[in-house]
Amino acid sequence: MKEKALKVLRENGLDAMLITDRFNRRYLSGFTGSAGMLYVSEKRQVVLTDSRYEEQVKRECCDFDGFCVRDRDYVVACSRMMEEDGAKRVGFEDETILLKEYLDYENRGIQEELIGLGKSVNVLRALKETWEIERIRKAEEIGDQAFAHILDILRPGITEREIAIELDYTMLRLGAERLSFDTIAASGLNSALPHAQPTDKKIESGDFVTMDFGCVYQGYCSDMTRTVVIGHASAIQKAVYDTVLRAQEAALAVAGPGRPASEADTAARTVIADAGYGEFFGHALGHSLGLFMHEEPGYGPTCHTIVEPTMLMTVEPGIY
Ligand SMILES: [Mn+2]
Repeated sequence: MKEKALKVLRENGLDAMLITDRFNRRYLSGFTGSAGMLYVSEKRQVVLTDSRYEEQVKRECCDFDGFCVRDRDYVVACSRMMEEDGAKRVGFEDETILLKEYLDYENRGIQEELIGLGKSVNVLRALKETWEIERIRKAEEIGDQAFAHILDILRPGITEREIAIELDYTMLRLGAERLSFDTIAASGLNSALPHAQPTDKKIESGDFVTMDFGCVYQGYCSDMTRTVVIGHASAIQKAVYDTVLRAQEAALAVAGPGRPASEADTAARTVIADAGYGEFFGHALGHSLGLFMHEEPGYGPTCHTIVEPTMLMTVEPGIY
């Protein structure tokens, strides 16, 4: 997506730009390696990486040139290109660059003006291409299948760790390349922790079991949270569960293009507050996802981004 890189370059009035965020690097160039960065100017678009990825860059990046930095000194390599390009205004990713690298550029005594790009590239990632949506759909399908499998084996006596391992194994077996994040499986009192770590606690009859999990398919993440009760649900469990369900439905009813992201959050939050559980819904309604599991825009009370078609948002209210 060289054109998108050049668009950011032009919109910010830059002579060159340095992309160091690993997801932005992959998004713009297609390079999936674990190390490297992009140098972008009108004259050249380059993936800089080390010898481990010299061949891979050629295979993956058709509209970027590959450049192998033998001593891994990216600052020296980039400074040389800036000099050759006569670049004066240089954009860099102020949210991901290392302080050491920034100081190295400064200390080289070069005259370039370093300009923070903020979320200029991340904002492009918010609007998904059809092929990106298909990958996320597949990642979600794998999660769905793993959840269906877990329902078959959930019973008193199985431990939280065993549930998490089974979810992980099932997603990987079904074609996931890795997990989006560490799987959460929490039961009974542990399910009060939104980001609980699975323990050796055995599931008991009457427990709430909350599972939060997702996987990566061809680079793209899924994320889902599901809560079930083992055996019969008590009146309070039903009340809490139904409130969360109604909150989710209320959010989905107003979720859609042309509205500020905060509206859906407010819709869900109102349902939960009216039911008397307001203080137990501490996090945002949701978030976007893609190459990374938390992307722009967020779906929270202070997210005023207008939602656009092809943005993907999770809708996951909770009472903890
Ligand atoms: Mn989430």
